Amino acid sequence: MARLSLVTAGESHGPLLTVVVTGLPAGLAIDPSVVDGDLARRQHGYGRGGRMKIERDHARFTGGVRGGETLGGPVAIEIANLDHKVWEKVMGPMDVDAEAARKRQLTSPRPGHADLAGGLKYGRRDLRDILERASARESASRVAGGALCRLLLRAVGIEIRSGVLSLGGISVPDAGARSFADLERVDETSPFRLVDRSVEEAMTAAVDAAAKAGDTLGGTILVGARGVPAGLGSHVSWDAKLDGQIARAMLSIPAVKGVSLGDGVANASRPGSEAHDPIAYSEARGYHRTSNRAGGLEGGITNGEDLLVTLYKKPIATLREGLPSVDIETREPHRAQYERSDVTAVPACGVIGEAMLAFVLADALLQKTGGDSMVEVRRNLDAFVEAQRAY
Ligand code: EPS
Repeated sequence: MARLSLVTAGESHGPLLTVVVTGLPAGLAIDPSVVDGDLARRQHGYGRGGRMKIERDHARFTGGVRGGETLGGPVAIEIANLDHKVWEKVMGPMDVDAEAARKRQLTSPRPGHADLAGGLKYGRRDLRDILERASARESASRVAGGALCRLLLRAVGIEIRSGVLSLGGISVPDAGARSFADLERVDETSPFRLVDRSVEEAMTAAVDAAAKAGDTLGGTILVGARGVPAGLGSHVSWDAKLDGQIARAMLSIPAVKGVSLGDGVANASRPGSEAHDPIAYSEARGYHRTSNRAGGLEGGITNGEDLLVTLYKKPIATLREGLPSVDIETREPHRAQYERSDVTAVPACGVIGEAMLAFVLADALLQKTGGDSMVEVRRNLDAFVEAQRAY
């Protein structure tokens, strides 16, 4: 049974975004600069659109925290949408100006976005009603909620990082064989958050060319965790398997369409003799592996090695010229409507991936340790790790 929940609310151009995280223990120290730092990292990256120049994402705590410590109840955060000022007449929660809303009405859905499928499902004639919630703006609230989980994990020695492996078909050298150490080398202030900056120039040129052509670019990102104890997740039932939970969380990120755990994708074309990780034992390290092709997960359980997850993100579906579509008012062919967007959000996707991994890992950790307070969480985790040493 899940211990944590993370619920977000809010539209891209509505008044604000909200995130509520339930199940966090009492006594977790909240460093607001970590939360705002992650929000800023999500806004960063070469190839972002005009919206990122407008917003200054900041987490305003409105529940569950007192004097910088969690109290054990739901933690609520709001993030203002500064752009709402110019959208008030279109996106007012109670009052909308009919003429202003008509001007921003979306009737030619974008192939690759939720517009048409969402319109058919929810019966909305203005596809803006779908776009506003499907927008990747929502990921800001997840990043804020994920940052709370990052703080919990950090308090017990678990670190999460990410870095870009490829963008627009340009890959860092040797993108297949990567480790957590590569993620530690990522310069957070660099334009692409690459694990190897040698391809930065070529990538900049690719993004500039795509921007000029009105096109968009996808890519691949490595997300990892270090310090994860063995024994999180479980093999006993399909929905307790942590690999499945991680994949689900990652595939919920806008435009992420593939996930590889460790060498998961590469292993499909290797013989078994070259796909697994030999088991070794030493006094200093206990049971450990001499390679990490499994990416830290076996049978749905963490094995104590670094967690490594690769995300495959498709290009953003909003193109300047609009892909072939149909106007739902006339049912005639019509190019998809353009809505301000990014050329690429691959560097930001890694930050969202970190948030999702933090949430899944924090949940698995708390399921293992239980505990209403951080004191209990630490005590129970220490006892669990101690028992493994004696095993
Ligand atoms: C985004 C906010 C959005 C888009 C983008 C990412 O804001 P706006 O629509 O006002 O420009 O820039 O959204 C998408 C790429 C998407 O596909 O929805 C954000 O906060 O990350």
